[in-house]
Amino acid sequence: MQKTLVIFKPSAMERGCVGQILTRFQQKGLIISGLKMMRLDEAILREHYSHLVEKPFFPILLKTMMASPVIVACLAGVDVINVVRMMTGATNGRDAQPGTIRGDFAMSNQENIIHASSSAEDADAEIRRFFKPEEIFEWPPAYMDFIYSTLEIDE
Ligand code: IDP
Ligand code: MG
Repeated sequence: MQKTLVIFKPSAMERGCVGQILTRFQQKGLIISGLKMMRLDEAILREHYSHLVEKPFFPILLKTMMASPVIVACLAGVDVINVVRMMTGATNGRDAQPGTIRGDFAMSNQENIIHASSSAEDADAEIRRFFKPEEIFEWPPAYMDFIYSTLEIDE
């Protein structure tokens, strides 16, 4: 089953909305395959945000992503990468649709509550970046038959 990576950024940690957001993912029917708390350092952030290192806001992004510990989650589901991106909403919280996580919790382009992988290639690399193989659990929950038709589950 497809997997994606979510980071509960310091904006979610400081504002105490991790539980509410995790509840949204569980309510949707996504499976938690991995979950842990960690502190990010500059090296991992330079890798994770390599597409942004030349941007003028990069030093502030580094600082804010290291402002508190974060919680990283690996979520599983059919088409989960796209589903979680849709649930996350536009990068800038002020542009994000109401009903999305950023639309409901954020007013900022930078302090936008969560990171979510944006492609299959990124998701694979990001899960390996933040989790050891033994920290990812393959456990089809008992309720799976009530989340999907068996025809929708291919692996
Ligand atoms: P995404 O998180 O929606 O995938 P990216 O373009 O990959 O957006 O940017 C990664 C993160 O960098 C954003 O979530 C946000 O925290 C920060 N960021 C992106 N663009 C800006 C900006 O113009 N100003 C400040 N922070 C930004
Ligand atoms: Mg991105």
